[in-house]
Amino acid sequence: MQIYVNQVGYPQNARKVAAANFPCHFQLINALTKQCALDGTARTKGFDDCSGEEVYQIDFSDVTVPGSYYILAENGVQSHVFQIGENVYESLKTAVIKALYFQRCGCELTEKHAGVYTHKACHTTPSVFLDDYINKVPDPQQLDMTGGWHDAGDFGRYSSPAAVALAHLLYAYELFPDKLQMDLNIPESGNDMPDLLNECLYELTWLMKMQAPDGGVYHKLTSFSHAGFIMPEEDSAQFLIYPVSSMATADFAAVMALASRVYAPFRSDFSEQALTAAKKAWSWLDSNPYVGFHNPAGSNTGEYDDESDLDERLWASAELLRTDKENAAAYIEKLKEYSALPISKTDFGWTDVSGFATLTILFDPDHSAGDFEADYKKVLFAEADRLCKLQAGSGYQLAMQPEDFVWGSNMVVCNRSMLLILASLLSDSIEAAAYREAALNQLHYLLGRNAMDTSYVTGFGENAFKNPHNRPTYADGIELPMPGWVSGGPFKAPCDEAAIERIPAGTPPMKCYVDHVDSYSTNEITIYWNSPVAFMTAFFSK
Ligand code: 9MR
Ligand code: ZN
Repeated sequence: MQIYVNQVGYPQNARKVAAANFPCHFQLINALTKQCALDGTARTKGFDDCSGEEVYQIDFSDVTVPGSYYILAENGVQSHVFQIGENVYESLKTAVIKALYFQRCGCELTEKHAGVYTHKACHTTPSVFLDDYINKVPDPQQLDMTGGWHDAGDFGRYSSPAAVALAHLLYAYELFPDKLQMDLNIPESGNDMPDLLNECLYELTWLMKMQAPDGGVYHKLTSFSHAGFIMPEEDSAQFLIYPVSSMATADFAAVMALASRVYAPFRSDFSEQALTAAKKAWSWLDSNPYVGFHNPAGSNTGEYDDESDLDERLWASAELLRTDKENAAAYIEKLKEYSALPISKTDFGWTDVSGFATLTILFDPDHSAGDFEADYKKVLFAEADRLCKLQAGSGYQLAMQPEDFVWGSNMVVCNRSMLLILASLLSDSIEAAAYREAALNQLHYLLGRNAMDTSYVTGFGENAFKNPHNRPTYADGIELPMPGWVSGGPFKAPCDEAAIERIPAGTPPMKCYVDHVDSYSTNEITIYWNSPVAFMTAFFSK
């Protein structure tokens, strides 16, 4: 018997609900004074097909006094302690962004900025092209490709995932600049730019190197095979430049157009350079069809394969339309073409980036997309309403169905929160409040209101996960992982041995999770699983 809460906490004026898997009378207890602030009876929600549990909801919205609390059932079962407060996600917001600094490649992480999680500069040697490496070409061409963020628990750097993580962060900054002014204690802190933009510039500077002279963008930069569980500076494998893909090129075009806008007030040179690079990528797209990507035989680093590049092209056309006004006619024609396609317009992940097109179209102060806006608005609200319906039927107030628990399901959870946030921003007050609450429900799940009773962010919550599949976490000899990392989360068909061994067949999707360092399919970390949480917590911060 368990009571599941958002282990970080609930904003004082929001609706506040916990979930229990047994019927109960409950008391909300102030953790400091041990006094009862509210009592009541849990409401039956019935069977929840994502978790396989009968769920009961405990509503304590009436309590708005800031403090630490827990829920106590009459049979003695207690929840974890959580906060009620005005600005409960402030340190979480800083931590999920600071975590990206820990992924920096090619520079030393110093004690001043990294605390105990220091390491020497990694992956500083030049890279060579995959073909030259495979064909053992003597004296192959060497290129400086250093920098950027390690993608995940591995040391690879991949163009599309990088563009997607940057998009979450840069759009968050465009929408909520006042809420993203935190000092991250990084080497650039204290200069003339918000640290979020400093950190993103580290990644953008690397991503710029991934563009080939003809404008195409290399799919990825990794070694031929994944490194063992060693510190990054101990990885001496040759890093390889893999071929260009049209997905990488279109994602690059879009994110550079976005970056060109965001950095214009701070770094005019970089801003211009980014726009030029975006336009060059766009002309490559104009004269090249779909170019997919698959690993060559024997190579096992991330593939990030994608059967369609249409959503990426859609995003690029929408972004360039907004930024590169001089060539609007060309972009609008393409936008028209892609808009008519029967593809989703509401996703924010690395396979499907179509939601970014919707975002940039709907939040463009110049309304560059003209008549298209109405169509995109319709699609956005249809999806937002579908998600609200899913929550209404879910014991955990979670907009997820069993089939949505894919590899990295927490990204789906968070991307849906982003969509609900956009719907809230575009609505009048009553609807805005409903969408806002729905967006917050997704965060409650991530932070512990789930059938694993787990906060999926390291260091945040009494029962936060502790064993991310992350090479430095394993190799650094430090007991606790770096704070602020978001786990990929439950995967309905786990495919690593650590998970298969521990998760019995037939386990409901929401419980297909194991906090084990070897479980790469349920417990890895990635830059683009953190970045949506930055977007969400920025929106919810005071
Ligand atoms: O998220 C990706 C998942 O959909 C794929 O099935 C899986 C296997 O190719 O790869 C996942 O992405 C990983 C990438 O390949 C390498 N860096 C870490 C990513 C998250 O686990
Ligand atoms: Zn590195």
